[in-house]
Amino acid sequence: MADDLSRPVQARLDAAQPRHDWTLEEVEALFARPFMELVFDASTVHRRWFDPNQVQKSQLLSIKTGGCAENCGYCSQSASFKTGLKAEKLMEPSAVIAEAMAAKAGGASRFCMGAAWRDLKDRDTPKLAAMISGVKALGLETCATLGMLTADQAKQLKDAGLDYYNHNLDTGPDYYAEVVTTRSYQDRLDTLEHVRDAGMSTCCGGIVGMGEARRDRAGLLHALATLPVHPDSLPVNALVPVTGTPLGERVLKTGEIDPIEFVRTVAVARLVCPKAMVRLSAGRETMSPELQALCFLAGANSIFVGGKLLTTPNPEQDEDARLFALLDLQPMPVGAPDQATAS
Ligand code: SAM
Ligand code: DTB
Ligand code: SF4
Repeated sequence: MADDLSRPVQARLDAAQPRHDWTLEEVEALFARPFMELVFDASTVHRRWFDPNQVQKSQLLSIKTGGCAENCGYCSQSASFKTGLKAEKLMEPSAVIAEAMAAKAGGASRFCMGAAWRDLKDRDTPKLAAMISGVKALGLETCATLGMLTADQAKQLKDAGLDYYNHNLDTGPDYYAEVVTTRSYQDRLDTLEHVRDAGMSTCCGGIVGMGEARRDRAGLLHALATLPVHPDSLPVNALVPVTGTPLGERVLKTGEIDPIEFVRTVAVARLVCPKAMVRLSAGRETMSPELQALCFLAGANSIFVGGKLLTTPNPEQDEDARLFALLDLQPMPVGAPDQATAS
């Protein structure tokens, strides 16, 4: 029998309208719903705003690798942990643009440039502007994740042609101190404000499976759903356990998050931020096609493609081609998500 939150179709569609007044208790109640009801509602809301057969392909490139001053407890790139990763300096714009061309040829419609920085330094801005404008000129959507930004830096990146800026809250506010101590939740919220004020779209989500409780996952989604503007793109990462990092080591001992709980997180993300691109991000390498299909049914509509994320493995192109064929999925064309922005 359906639970007491069951209601007629029109009420479900009304629920698809974005809300910014979610309470933490309401978000927790969504997590606690019978799984079939939760996924059905998330799927209904997904269809209100998106074609359920379209999934966006985005490709990542680490433009500056390792040696990072932050101590994010999951990260292969923090200088605080011995992960065996070789640090590399900022790439030249021509090399980045060549990688973006290859990504486009492989079917990606968005290209995301990631740097292992605590914050952007003004001396690097001209190189970044050249990369961004070069990638944009290829007809790709542009995204970057470069750490904290000032208001001025955000404007400069926007002027160079940057469409999206990725800056994650990572987890709920109560678990945050278990994850990173070198920057605060408020620091992250400030950067997001600068990004919005500069007129860029925000890409903001977090990681699940770091040993947090369901209440922390609800806390993350509550924080995202009560932002002044919902994230335009909401990455849900499953922790990729990296040897040598405190959180990776812990999870290697205790085991990964329950896959059904992961799907619940995707579904709740779709329900509380109905117009966001919900990105099935890190962690796909170890997910079965069936689990990924459930995530798409629950409202995920974007993935990272190519055999590498920033520093860790991701399914190869041919594996994702099989997944798309198996599930009759079509790649989302450039610009398609724009109809869903402005929440
Ligand atoms: N340094 C910038 C920053 O942290 O804002 C940008 C790069 S950082 C690698 C981008 C995001 O990747 C992080 O915020 C985190 O959510 C995610 N991430 C990093 N390592 C991860 C891992 N091992 N598993 C899952 N997600 C991860
Ligand atoms: C995000 O939320 N996930 C992506 C993107 N934003 C930059 C990064 C995932 C990184 C996974 C670990 C690695 O490859 O280093
Ligand atoms: Fe640095 Fe970003 Fe990794 Fe944190 S997540 S250590 S800020 S690269």
